[in-house]
Amino acid sequence: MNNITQAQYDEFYDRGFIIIENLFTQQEVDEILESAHRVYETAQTLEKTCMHNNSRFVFQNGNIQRVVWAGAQEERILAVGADKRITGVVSDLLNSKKLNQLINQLHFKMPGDGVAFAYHQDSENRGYGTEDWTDIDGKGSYVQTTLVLDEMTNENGPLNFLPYSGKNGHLYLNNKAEEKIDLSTLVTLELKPGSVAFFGPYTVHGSLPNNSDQSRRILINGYALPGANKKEYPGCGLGREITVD
Ligand SMILES: O=C(O)CCC(=O)C(=O)O
Repeated sequence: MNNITQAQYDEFYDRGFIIIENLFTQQEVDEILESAHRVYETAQTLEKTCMHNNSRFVFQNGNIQRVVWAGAQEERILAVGADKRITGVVSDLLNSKKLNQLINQLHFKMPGDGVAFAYHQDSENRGYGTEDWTDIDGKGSYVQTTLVLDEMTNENGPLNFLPYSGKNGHLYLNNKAEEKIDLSTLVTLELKPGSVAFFGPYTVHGSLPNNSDQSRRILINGYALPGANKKEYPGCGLGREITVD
């Protein structure tokens, strides 16, 4: 392991997530935000969920919620997904020099837009329990990463994680997390721009609407162990191969 300590590795598989602050500089984040803004402007020209120039623009109640494979719009957004500061950590967590990138996604949460993400495990979206997915390493075989672009505060719809929720594997929550599990120990991520959260596919997480006057934008990149995924994703098909030197 070259990019994280044994303690960080253990924390990832125990608590379900690790956070590395200041992984990107404010100047880099500002440049990524310029690209994100252009993607947002494109979204304003579209009315409903659709494919557009090889990205999938997803709307929630008339507002843009996420842009799937956003890097198809902006080279810089795609480049972040191959940045060694992210992929090196993921490589250590998955014990693999080869990664299969499935997700390169911008999440927009603008003041008052009502956009929210119900509590879920990413394993649901990957197709765990179906023939779309093989959990090769028995530990999830997947790492999701979130680069914070705007400061994430208690007020602007931050991500909330349920610590240790990943320890029981896939829970089949199906949008009923509130009924099926105890969410009383949720942890709110209050993070500065440039910080990155790394979390496992079984870690329960979600976020509430942004009721502040500050935007909350994040860039998500997600990586599987090669061979785990058999599902086609918008923009990248079976995924992009990344080799970490
Ligand atoms: O943008 C959010 O708050 C939700 C992010 C999320 O669900 C994910 O990264 O899987």
